[in-house]
Amino acid sequence: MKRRSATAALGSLLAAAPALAQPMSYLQTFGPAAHPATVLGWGLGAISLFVMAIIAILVLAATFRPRPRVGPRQLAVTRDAGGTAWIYVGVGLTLATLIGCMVWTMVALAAVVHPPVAPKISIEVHGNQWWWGVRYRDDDPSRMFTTANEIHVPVGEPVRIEVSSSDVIHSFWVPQLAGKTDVIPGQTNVTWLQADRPGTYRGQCGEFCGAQHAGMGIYVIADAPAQFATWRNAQVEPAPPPASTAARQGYGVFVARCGACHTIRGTNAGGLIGPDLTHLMSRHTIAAGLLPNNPGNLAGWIANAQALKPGSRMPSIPLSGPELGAVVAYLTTLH
Ligand code: HEC
Ligand SMILES: [Cu+2]
Repeated sequence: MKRRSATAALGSLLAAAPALAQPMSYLQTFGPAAHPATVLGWGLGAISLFVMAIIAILVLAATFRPRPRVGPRQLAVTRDAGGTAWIYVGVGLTLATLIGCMVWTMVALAAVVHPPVAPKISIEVHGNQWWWGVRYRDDDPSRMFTTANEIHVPVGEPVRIEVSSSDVIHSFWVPQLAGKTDVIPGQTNVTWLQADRPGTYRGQCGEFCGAQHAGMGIYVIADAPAQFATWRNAQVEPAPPPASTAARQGYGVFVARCGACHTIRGTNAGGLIGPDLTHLMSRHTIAAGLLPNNPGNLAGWIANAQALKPGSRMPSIPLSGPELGAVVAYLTTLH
């Protein structure tokens, strides 16, 4: 039983070809910000195992090698001639291996610290207990926009990421694309990532930050360049005015009950406590990766945020059935 599950685990590890099979695995990576470190990790692991094996063999050989019998008036310990050569050779090989590993480590670190070309896209990622605010910079201020918990990037292009925090120390970590970067209040740290394959890469806060630390996920979605441009152009737009009667009612409820915490660009809701909801329906999940984004989960979240994500900075909001239905009807127009 045990052997079978171990084999299955190894099998799935080796078969981890599609990025999504192991969404949080750092053993297989997909871009130049991560790849040199992954190769280094595997390489140092292999070297360590090899050294372990050699030392084990030497210890066993020394323990069990045949020795001349000790006579009645002889010391039990005698010194063979020529043993010091083992020490010289051993220290020499060890030093060479350690220096080699150090040089390789420095080369790998130098390779991941800066992108190969200057990034054209610059994103601010803001850690909050327990969700991620995201702002896309642009030279043209009217093309800047804010979103949350989901970053789109064009495939094959380096993207500059500036991280900062509004409360405690978090850590920005998308293991298949880059190493961790600390997200520290009062300080802006800069990192970068690049996805060489289209796909969805899951990230996670990597530094314990309170009750919902584990509920602080983020997704990086790598799109073909044309698709990325379409997404970006859509995000820049404000939300359309509510069209149906239900959506108009929902909009009224939203501005009154939710607008102090949430922004929907193009409306009177301009709160900054929670995620920007202008294009809520373009996101795949809500509440930092907690739930798939669909009308049922939206209703459940609004009525019961504290049951679904205890401690979250969004209170459960008591609305009547029709009010809840109307708010969800309005939110689902925010594509
Ligand atoms: C006191 C501030 C506050 C109020 C009031 C509030 N929210 Fe929130 N809301 C938040 C915070 C903070 C989050 C992020 C929670 C998390 O992920 O930990 C959030 C998350 C959300 C999300 C998920 C967004 C995403 O992309 O993950 C939705 C949808 C939402 N709120 C809708 C509403 C609606 C609708 C109302 C009004 C009925 C409302 N909120 C009222 C603070 C608030
Ligand atoms: Cu965190």
